[in-house]
Amino acid sequence: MSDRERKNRSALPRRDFLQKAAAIGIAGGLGTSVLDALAAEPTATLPFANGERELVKYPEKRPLLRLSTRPPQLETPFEIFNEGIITPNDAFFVRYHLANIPASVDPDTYRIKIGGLVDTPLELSLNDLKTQFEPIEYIAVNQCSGNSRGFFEPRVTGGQAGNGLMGNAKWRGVPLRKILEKAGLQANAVQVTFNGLDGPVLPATPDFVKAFNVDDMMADDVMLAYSMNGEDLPMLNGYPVRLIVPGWYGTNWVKHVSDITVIDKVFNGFWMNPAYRIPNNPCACVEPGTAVKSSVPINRFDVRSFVTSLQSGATVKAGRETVVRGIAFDAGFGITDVALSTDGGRTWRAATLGKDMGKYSFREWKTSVKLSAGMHDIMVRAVNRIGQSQPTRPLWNPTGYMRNVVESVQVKAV
Ligand SMILES: Nc1nc2c(c(=O)[nH]1)N[C@H]1C(S)=C(S)[C@@H](COP(=O)(O)O)O[C@H]1N2
Ligand SMILES: [Mo]
Repeated sequence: MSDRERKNRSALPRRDFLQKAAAIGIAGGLGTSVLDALAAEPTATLPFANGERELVKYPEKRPLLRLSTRPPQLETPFEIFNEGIITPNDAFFVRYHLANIPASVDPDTYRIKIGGLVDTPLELSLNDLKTQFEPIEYIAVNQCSGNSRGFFEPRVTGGQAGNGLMGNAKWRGVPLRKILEKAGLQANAVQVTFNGLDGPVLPATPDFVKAFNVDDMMADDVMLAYSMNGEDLPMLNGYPVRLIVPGWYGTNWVKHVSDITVIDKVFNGFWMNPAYRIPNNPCACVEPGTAVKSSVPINRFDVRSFVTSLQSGATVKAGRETVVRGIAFDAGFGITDVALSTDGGRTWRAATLGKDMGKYSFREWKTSVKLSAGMHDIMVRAVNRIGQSQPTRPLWNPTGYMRNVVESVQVKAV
């Protein structure tokens, strides 16, 4: 069986979900009421083995697909991505590593400490961030390294996510560079580490600390964000302040930032090494089932694109133009082309790109296809400004990171 056949087969259980959705009257239209309706339905099924998920409501969130309880890991139902280019705060996915997460943070006493190899250690309050610095704002995709891990074949361990560990939001905050400049980096500064208010339950568990080379943290767009889509960050997305490293995988976007420390060497804490590393080669991949010889910390996104207006199992009218819509994104070079194929990748037709919402944002696209009666795969592929695209066969690594194969939805024309 080819990869593509295997994939189509694994996509079939999705119909169970669609049938359930139809039973409660939400299939087809996929309007804003989808999630309200799903709230009445306690489970959804992701299209791979053991893909059954409870839909659970957490504070400030609508019901989301629960991957784990302690710590909470919540996936956004994919239908949300067809409702608009911005992912609403209450639908935005949630990922934590440590079960000791803050339930509330006092904005008046909250401080971020900037220390280590700086001339002037700082302690900044939320109000300091909002009043002492000129804010910046942009729309950017946050995507977990393990988004889509459930589709890996052979299967790999880790959270078995569908395609919903991603979201697109407008972030507002302070350029990190301005803060580092205010503190004054010393000449021997090599890396900057970030810690948040969450912590391990057991002392033996390593705290979640991420580290970056100084140069990457002095880039214009890296920010400490205090606003998400015009509101305070939801607690579960890092209230009151999180790090945004646009174009980089979400693991680097430290939530509830409490300590920023400048150090004179490469930080080797557990969450930098051995965790969150990818094969040190251009495809970030190895032969399925084999070990990684040399690795680097996971950093920038690869190119991805998705059909959002149709899901596998959908039925369309034969012989008529069907509008197909979706999204594409990359690490911030910008999406330049999106194309669809309905003949297994032999021929491709260009889609029309929607409004450019900024180089780190989802980019909408739209086109139409006319299908003869029968089953069809609609494949979508994007290209970015520097010519990066998506492989037609899935790449593999043992941690299930960075999936970016050309996706397809299987539809039936009648
Ligand atoms: N403090 C803290 N920040 C964190 C994490 C964490 O466990 N603790 N998880 C990271 C990972 S792996 C991801 S994918 C993103 C998820 O962001 P979200 O929960 O706001 O969607 O947060 C990142 N920041
Ligand atoms: Mo993640």
